[in-house]
Amino acid sequence: VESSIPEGQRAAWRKHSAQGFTTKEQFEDEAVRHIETTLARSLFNCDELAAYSGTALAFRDRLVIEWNRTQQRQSFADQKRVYYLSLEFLMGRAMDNAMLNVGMKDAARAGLNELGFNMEDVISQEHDAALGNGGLGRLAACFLDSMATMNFPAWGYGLRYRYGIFKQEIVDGFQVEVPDYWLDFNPWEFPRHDVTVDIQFYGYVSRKTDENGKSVAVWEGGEIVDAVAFDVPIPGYGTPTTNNLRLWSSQASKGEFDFQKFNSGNYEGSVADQQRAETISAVLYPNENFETGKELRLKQQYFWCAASLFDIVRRFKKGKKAWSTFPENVAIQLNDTHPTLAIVELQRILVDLEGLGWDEAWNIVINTFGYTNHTVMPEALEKWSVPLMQNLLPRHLQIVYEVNARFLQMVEKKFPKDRDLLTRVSIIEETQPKMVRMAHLATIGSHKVNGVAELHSDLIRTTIFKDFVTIYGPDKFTNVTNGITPRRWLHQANPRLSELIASKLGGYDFLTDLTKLNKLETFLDDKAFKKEWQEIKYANKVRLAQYIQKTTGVSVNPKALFDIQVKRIHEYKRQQLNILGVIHRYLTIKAMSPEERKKLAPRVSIFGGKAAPGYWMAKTIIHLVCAVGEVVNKDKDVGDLLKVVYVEDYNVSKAEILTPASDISEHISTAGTEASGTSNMKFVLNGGLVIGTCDGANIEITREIGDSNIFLFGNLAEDVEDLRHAHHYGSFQLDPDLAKVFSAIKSGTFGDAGRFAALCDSITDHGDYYLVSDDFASYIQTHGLIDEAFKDQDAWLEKCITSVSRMGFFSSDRCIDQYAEEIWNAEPLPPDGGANGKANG
Ligand code: GL9
Repeated sequence: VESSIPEGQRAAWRKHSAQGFTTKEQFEDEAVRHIETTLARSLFNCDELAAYSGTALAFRDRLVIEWNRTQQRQSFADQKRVYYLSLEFLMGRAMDNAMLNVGMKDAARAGLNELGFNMEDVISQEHDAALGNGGLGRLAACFLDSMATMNFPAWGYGLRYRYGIFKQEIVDGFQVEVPDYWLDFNPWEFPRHDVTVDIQFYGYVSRKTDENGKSVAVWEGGEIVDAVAFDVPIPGYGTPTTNNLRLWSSQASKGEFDFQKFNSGNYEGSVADQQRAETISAVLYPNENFETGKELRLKQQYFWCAASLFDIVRRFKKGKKAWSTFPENVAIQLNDTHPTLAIVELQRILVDLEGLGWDEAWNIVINTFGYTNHTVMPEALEKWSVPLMQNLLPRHLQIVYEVNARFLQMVEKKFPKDRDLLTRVSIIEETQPKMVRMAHLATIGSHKVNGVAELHSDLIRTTIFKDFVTIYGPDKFTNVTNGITPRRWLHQANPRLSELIASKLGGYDFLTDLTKLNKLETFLDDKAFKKEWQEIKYANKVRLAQYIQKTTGVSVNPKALFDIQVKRIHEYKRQQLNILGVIHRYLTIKAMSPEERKKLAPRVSIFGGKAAPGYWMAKTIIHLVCAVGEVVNKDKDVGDLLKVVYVEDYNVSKAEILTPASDISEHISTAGTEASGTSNMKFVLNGGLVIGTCDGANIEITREIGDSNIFLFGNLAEDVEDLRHAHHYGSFQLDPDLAKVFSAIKSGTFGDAGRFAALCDSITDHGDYYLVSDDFASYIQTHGLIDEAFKDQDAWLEKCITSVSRMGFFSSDRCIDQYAEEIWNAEPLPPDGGANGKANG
């Protein structure tokens, strides 16, 4: 129920309405007030965590004011809204971002100093919001930042996991998972206990006749769980626009908990029900590019889709417009197939609850949804067993069957007598048990399907969706190459580089139009500029070296070449190729004469990333890296020439330290497996070079920055299938250098060889699916080229600066422009008068 203050009292409200601080003095007032009152701490009894809390609350007040205004403005404007449905939002820390976007960071720094605190230490008190696994979740976070910055009326919808991705500890060289309870103090979310939705599960479907004599499906029985909204403000940069991320939390339905069991004396049963309900949003599934088909996961998906759809439809209905205009008012983007049930849910709402005819409803559905595919790897493609869905969502399964029947009828008409085609494209896979293919359902229920880099979009058109291209024509399929937000990944992660660039380009406009970086190329002869650039990179490496020293005890020379591979651990990403290459380097150094050693650039090989808890081979790779580090780092004979480091618990805030400190980063997936990759973009934007395969966005990065500025190696995607075939049917020839590496491992150089047997065997005996041996020689040779190139520091620097200047294309702002234009047909809603002016700092 909304209640509005009468005109006569509004002046008083205006007079007392919150303003938020605008000076250093006011910042201190607000921060200290929050520490004293909101946190109830006595004065002078303030640690860094309290200082963080006070600062966060002061900035939060400012955010909230703009957030409320933005929401009001978006409600009044009769304009299409965009909804980004993602099961993952890998947000990282919020405060630094809020300070940057509100534009008062310098005032806060000075204020904190006066109060006796250091800004960086205070910032690092914040717990990462780690509601995602990797690239897919971080992409969603970058998109939220871009949509707010570009003034799109856009909301994110996700789940409020009580536990995000686990914390990784490395114990005796093995990964150990520790739960990530991140909600003990989270000032960035606002519970909306008034915004709850009843979500139904299980039960049965019957048919009833409505007042017009029409037969309607009625879904009854089963159980109800409440979805409670938690809202997170998403501030844009350089604009007051502050969008909303709505995360749903599961709770036992009030009716069920309070009355039925409780009142009948079954207190324990009632508590058990409550816990079961809360389980739905309790934990993020820690798999990357891998689906397990667990019922709880399907429950999460429906819970979140149904709550979001209810919310979206409720908002639309307030406008009292005809249903046929729904797609002109609402665009919903599906981040992978995880939210595909939203398609079915909208059809159910329109047909069962709103009484629309099937075809009219289905038209609305198709025109509302867009689907982004993020992988072609078979083990990642979602399939749900029909019996499971039948039990949990009986009405939805009926709708899926109806959608499928009509779709197959259409196909049959267009391509008569092609039974194989029907079998291939059917939503239902005729296995035992039958399976619902979510990618097919998402494709059929959307008006556009996009891949995330050119090669990937070509691959989906020619492999997993080939038949759908035949059926629908090519226009339904498009590409939007991924991007990253330059606010977090340049300005926030690398403030000194951002400042240097701004000093040359005459301001920070490049942060909202990244193509402006191209003017940097005109400063390639500017000695002072280049010197400062180099000093900044060095300072970033010193900072990382200190972090490594502090956290691992390994001391690394910041003058060495820093070679970084940080991402989820997965065989397709080939951290095994990297560490086997490191062993090869170690063996080579051991065999070198002192003269040869003098010529070699010292290296630090840095690894980081989490393995899915059940992914045994990935854990073995981590263990090998740690075991190699144990031996190499203690080898006095090798000294600074080679160090191997495993950075524990890689996450967004650690990426902000690592990314600016690289000389070379590794993006070395088997060609055709990494849909895009986005950290490749982050590293190049921060003045690091890349060693990579012709895969994902590496290809477009190469096109933009020039092939002399990147180190490409390895077989091409088009040859992978033949090579795999040859492994099985030809004679498998292990690369001779790799054979030497394996003998070192097998002789126990890195401890008990038995621990690494399966890893070696997957290459030598089990078909080398990821082509480690095929690419090994090329990989080693290319690292040799890197060693050579690094010796000419001036030429190296020129490559880095040239690359940065050509990275404009990879801003997530460009992605959002493309989505808005080609998929959503949505326009920005600039704040009053289009005023975009806010100070940076
Ligand atoms: C991924 C791809 O593997 C990446 O190559 C891609 O950059 C991102 C974003 O489009 O999507 N697909 C995918 O399933 N994950 C990706 O990172 N995995 C998760 O993060 C869960």
